[in-house]
Formats: sequence, C-alpha cells, structure tokens
Amino acid sequence: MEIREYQRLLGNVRPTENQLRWFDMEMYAFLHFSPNTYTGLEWGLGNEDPSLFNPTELDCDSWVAAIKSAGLSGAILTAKHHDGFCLWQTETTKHSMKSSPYRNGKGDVVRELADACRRGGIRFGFYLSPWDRNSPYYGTDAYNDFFKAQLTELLTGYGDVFEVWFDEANGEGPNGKKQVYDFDGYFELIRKYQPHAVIYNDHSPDVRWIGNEEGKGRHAEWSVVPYELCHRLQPVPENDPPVAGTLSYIFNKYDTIGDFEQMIYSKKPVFAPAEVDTSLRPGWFFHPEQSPHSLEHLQRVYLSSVGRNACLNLNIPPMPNGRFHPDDIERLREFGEWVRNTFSEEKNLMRNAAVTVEALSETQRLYDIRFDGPKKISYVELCEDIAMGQRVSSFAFLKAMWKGAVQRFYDDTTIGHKKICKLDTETDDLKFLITGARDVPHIKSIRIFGE
Ligand code: FUL
Repeated sequence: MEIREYQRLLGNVRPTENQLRWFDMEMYAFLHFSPNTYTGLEWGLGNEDPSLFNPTELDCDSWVAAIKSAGLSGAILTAKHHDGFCLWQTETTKHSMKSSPYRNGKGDVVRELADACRRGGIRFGFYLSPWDRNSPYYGTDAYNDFFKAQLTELLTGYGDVFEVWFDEANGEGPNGKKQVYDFDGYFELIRKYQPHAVIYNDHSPDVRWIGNEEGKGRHAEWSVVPYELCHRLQPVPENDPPVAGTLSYIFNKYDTIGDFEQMIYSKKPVFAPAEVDTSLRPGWFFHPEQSPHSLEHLQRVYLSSVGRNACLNLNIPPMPNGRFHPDDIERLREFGEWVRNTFSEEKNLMRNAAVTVEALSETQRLYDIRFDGPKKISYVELCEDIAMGQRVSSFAFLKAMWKGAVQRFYDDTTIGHKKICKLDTETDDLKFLITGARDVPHIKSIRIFGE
C-alpha cells in the first residue's frame, strides 16, 4: 500500500458512540476506598479484619458536591481493590460490607455512591480489581467464575455504568498462585449488561492507559494505535493487514505508539483513546501525613490530559470517617474555578474575530484570525471532529508583524478531541496553520482565551 493511502486509512479509523460520549465527559473522579484507608497500606494483604472498615460519617452526597465543584462529570469507585474486600452487599464472599460494623453489616457503599451520583446528575462507574489477595479461588479456574459473579452483581444492581476499570496488577493469591484472567469473558458480560459502558484496561479496546500515573500526556497523542496493543478484542484478521509486521515490542508507556513510523508496522489500527489517571494526593489511598497537590500542579495535569487528547481520571481518597479532607475539598473547588474562569465563553476572543480559511493543499489549511485590536492571548483551544477520525499531525501559530512580515512562534503536533496550547502572546492578527494531516482536516471549534 502507498504511504499516502495508508495515512488516509489511519485518518479514517472512527471512534464508537461510547468512546465519543466518554471523550465529552473530559474529567471524572476516581475514589480509592478500602481497608487500606484504615491500615495505611497502598496494596492490602487480603487478610485485613473487615471490621476495620467503618466509615461512620459517610456522606456520598458531599463527595458528589465536591466532585462537581471541580467540574468533574462522573465518579469511579474501587468496589474491590487488590485486598479483595467488597464495598457492596455481595453474595460471593463474606469479606465484604456484610462483615463490617458499618450499618450493622447492611451497608453498601457502591449503592450509596451510585444513588448520590444519580441525584447529583453525574455518572457512575466502578473499579473491580481482578487481582484478589483474599479469595481462596484465586489461581484456579473457579476464580474466573467467582469474578464474573461479582462483575454481574455490579453490572446489574446499580443502574447505568459509564466505565468499568480493570487494572492488570497480577500478583500472587493466598495460595501463592497467579491467575490467568478471562478478560474476553469479563468484557462479554459488560457488553451484555451495560452496552453503553466503556472498558478501561491496559489492553482495552475502548480506553487505554496513558502509560504513567503522574498526570502526564504525550506531546503527540494519537487515539489511533496499533491493534496489537488491544489484542483481546478479536484475532487480527489474516487477510486484512494494511501493512504486515509486529508491534510486540511496543507498550503503552512508549511515547511514539501512534506515530506513523510505528503504525506502519501494525497489522491493524484501532481507535483506542487514552485516559490519564492520577491522584490529588501522592497516594491512591488516604494517608493522614500526605497533602493534596498544589493548584499549579492540577493546572499542569489538566493541560496535559484534557488539553492533550485524553480524559482525566482524578483520584480523591476519602478519609477513614468516609469524608473528603477539607483541604481536598478546597483544592477541588479552586481547580474547578480556574477551569471555568480561564476557559469561559465570555473570554473567548473568537466571538469578535473575523476569520478566513484558505486551503493550501488537500491537507493544509491557513486560518487567518483578526481581532478588533491587539489582544493578549493565553490559551488557544482546538477541537477536531473526531467522529470522522483523528487527522491533524502538525500545526503552527504565526502572527502578523510590522510591514506585512509574519513570525512563526509556536509549533505543535496532534489535536484530536481537544488540544490546549499555551501561547502567552499579543497580536491583532493570529494565523493558525495546519501543516500536516492524515486526510482532509475537520476542525470542529477554535476558541481563543485572553484579554
Ligand atoms: C494500579 C493499582 O495497583 C493501584 O493500587 C491503583 O489502584 C492504580 C489506579 O492502579 O494498577
């Protein structure tokens, strides 16, 4: 296949409806809550006494209020972490709320959160750890049935689910054995009971890991990546290889997984966008000696996730009493305020700009944006119409100078669902130049923020 033709093919790999809906959520909360909250561990051992788990002041409506103040649009709770303790009324094990003093063994944190999310108008999702350090079945075939029974309870008993989160930590179980997970079987149950949910997994067909837990996105973030990363979806069709080769050496952590130079070795490109998961505090679980990250840190994370063609899954760890720490509540509020103020429609300079678009070639465009006077520009937010595929591979900003001269002062790579560029410049005539694209570029919106 000709290089140009293969580029066009890559630029036309389309997202599913579920992925488009997920992308538009942009930011949601992660909630790590388990016996670890009481023991100070990050990975529980599985032999914790269930009576430790007793969030006497639990109030999921207050969680939802704090989550909404940060502008987050959903919440994903650790229904079960690696220690195996279940935060719902499961029939599968006694290592659960049934053995906790909370509400005399009748408590159900999953239900309290799912109901609070519905009341507050945000979406609900759950994390269910395949690695289970408590289950006696772990390391045997029976474990996959046990896990599927847990999954089925969560998928059928708590209303709509927007995302199911599986990590791939796979250590020893109580019998010292490792488990071979039946991910195909797990995915099938999710499709059956929650057809509108996306699945997060290191190798997921829907949403993949960004490759680090520090809140950092890639400089060039392509949603279209080698199928070989998401190999559990279905076998690669033998007679359908755009370009033959193997990508077994490429993993989510690589910076270049979606670049053309990598994609030419893939047997099949797929649309599998990235999620940035990171914590408001250094740990995933609450530790009294830790503090929330600074507002500046959260701003950088926002620009590096939502602003780089990914969604942000921001962890907020509840305290042992079941409340968020007041410092966390305050930081979330400040962050939400910053996003709302900085990217407010009122500050969008495009509202009073005159724009012309010129097609320089099939894949190159020049947008000339003229304001009614010199403007200080802090950020430009670009969105592609990714329903058609992700296409732009390089772009630049230029500004008009004295006597018709033009200065090129900013160069970048991909756009995708959303790209936020920090400019810090002043001009009355900004030029947005698309220098490369995999197929005809479709820009859905341009917003320019400043004064
Ligand atoms: C990892 C887990 O091992 C951590 O404990 C945490 O849950 C993180 C989000 O995923 O794989």
